[in-house]
Amino acid sequence: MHRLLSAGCCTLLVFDMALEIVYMPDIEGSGEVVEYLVVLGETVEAGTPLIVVESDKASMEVPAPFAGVIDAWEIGIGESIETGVPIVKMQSSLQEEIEVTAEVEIPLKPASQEESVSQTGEIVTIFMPDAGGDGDVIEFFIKPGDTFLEGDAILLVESDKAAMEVPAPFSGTLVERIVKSGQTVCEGVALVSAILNSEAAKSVTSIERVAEPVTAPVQKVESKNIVNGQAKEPSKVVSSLVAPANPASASVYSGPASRKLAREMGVRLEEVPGTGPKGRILKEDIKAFVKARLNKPVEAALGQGIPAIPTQDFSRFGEVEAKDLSGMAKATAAHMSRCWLNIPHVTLFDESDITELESYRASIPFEKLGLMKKPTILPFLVLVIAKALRKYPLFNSALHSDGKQIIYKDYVNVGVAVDTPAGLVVPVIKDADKKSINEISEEITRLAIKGRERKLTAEDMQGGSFTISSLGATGGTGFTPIINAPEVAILGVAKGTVKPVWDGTIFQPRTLLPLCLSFDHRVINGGDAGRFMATVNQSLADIRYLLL
Ligand code: CAO
Repeated sequence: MHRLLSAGCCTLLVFDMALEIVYMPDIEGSGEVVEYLVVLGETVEAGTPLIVVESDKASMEVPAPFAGVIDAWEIGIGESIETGVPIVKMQSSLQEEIEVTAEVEIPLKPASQEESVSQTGEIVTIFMPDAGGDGDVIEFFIKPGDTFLEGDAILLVESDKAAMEVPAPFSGTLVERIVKSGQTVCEGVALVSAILNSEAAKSVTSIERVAEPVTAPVQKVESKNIVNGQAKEPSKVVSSLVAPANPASASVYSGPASRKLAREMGVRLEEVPGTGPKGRILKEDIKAFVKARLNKPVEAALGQGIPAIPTQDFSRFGEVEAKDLSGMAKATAAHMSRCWLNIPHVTLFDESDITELESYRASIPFEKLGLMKKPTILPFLVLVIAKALRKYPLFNSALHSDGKQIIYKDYVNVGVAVDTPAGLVVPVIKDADKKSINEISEEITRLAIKGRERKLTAEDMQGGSFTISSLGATGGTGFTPIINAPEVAILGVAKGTVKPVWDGTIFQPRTLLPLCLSFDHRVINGGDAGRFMATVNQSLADIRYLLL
């Protein structure tokens, strides 16, 4: 028979144990055992809920009729139960209340498993050590009747982080597997019971001598026994077993209906903050918890779960050289991935007739005008786009990260992608709609030089509301530019070429500039994009429209 010693500040309670069976109290009809609320080896008070029983009408918690230690289940999860069916074997507590008369030192909590055993031949429970969280019992390495040595693996517990073999804290013979394969266990759960062998007893005794248990001074007392509140004959006090810490799951305070809801929704009650009296977890708490999980920002969820591209050993196929990416290239790569994964892109392809624009450009007497250089097509594109952004403010907007608001900007800042040896940069032409072609041209040149000399400041690159990415004369008939979030659209410019265009009578040679407008389909639809592009085409075909 086990005895249990526990200590308070001034009063010492000593428990003497008797094995008793708890039966199902009176219920109408039958139900099903859906949950154990305590674990084997756990010390419970009278009234502690033991199991949850669900019938087709209701679910109920069956309380312990007396205080004691849970010894063995008589009924399994999922089994049908009715009045009078045995539920669990419990070692009931016979309490001795001892009044303090003299100073002695006793352990408040075992510093180790060894402190919980003392005598050869005694049946001792081995508890789950701290494994940093819950785990499932995967495999037993020994069966009842097997002898084992201190340090031998008893069983294997696997959590979502690691697998751990639980070693025997002493040598002995296995009596009973208390937990079953597949059962979830946490620190303090009774795993197996075993008989301590004689050698182990000696070593335990020596361990106890050198161990430094947590102690508290208490005073020796005259004692009286109490069972269920009634005084009994005094009994001898022998300390041999200290109860384990309560497992986390058993400490969750919740009713059967809430537990059922949590099970149905796959919610771990330990994670739910309770708002009921004394922190009790209510059904509303579980619903709020699930809602909060579902409403987690979309941004956080996006991009997750995408399988990584496996690393390859390219040297198997020939000579290779690995070079580190520049910080700028790495930042661009991360930004591009974010933009591509977060924004539903649509790209509209078109061709603008820039024949007249090219004639006009060729005729600009820039030297006579004292201009630094002849403006390229790009400054015209920047001004045309800037004016179109004023006309179509949706293209000059941003979608709030919560997805609930569109933010319209009353400034027009056009970013221009610039190719530099260190990677792509996007300096911004501020208030582009208010600048002349020459001002824009000079600003692009200045910022491009700064970019190539790696002298661009954060200020130079911030505040853009739309981006132009021109592949220029290098080639290509079209491409799908990636939107530079939080902007909502981008214009890609491929190589302009002279093509035959039917004018209704004959084919005319015209210079056509391929334009590729990618837009965020959450904000802009195809009709908006078509109208925006028509305005751009019109202005590029006849730049006098810019004056209007
Ligand atoms: N089609 C035909 N000709 C073009 C053209 C186009 N789409 N774009 C520019 N040109 C012409 C220019 O008009 C210029 O000719 P002229 O001397 O007759 O005026 C010539 O090509 C050279 O232009 P440029 O490239 O030096 O100047 P730009 O103003 O067009 O561009 C800048 C400046 C800084 C944007 C550019 O140097 C640059 O870095 N471009 C690369 C941007 C990039 O990589 N974008 C892709 C991003 S996606 O990876």
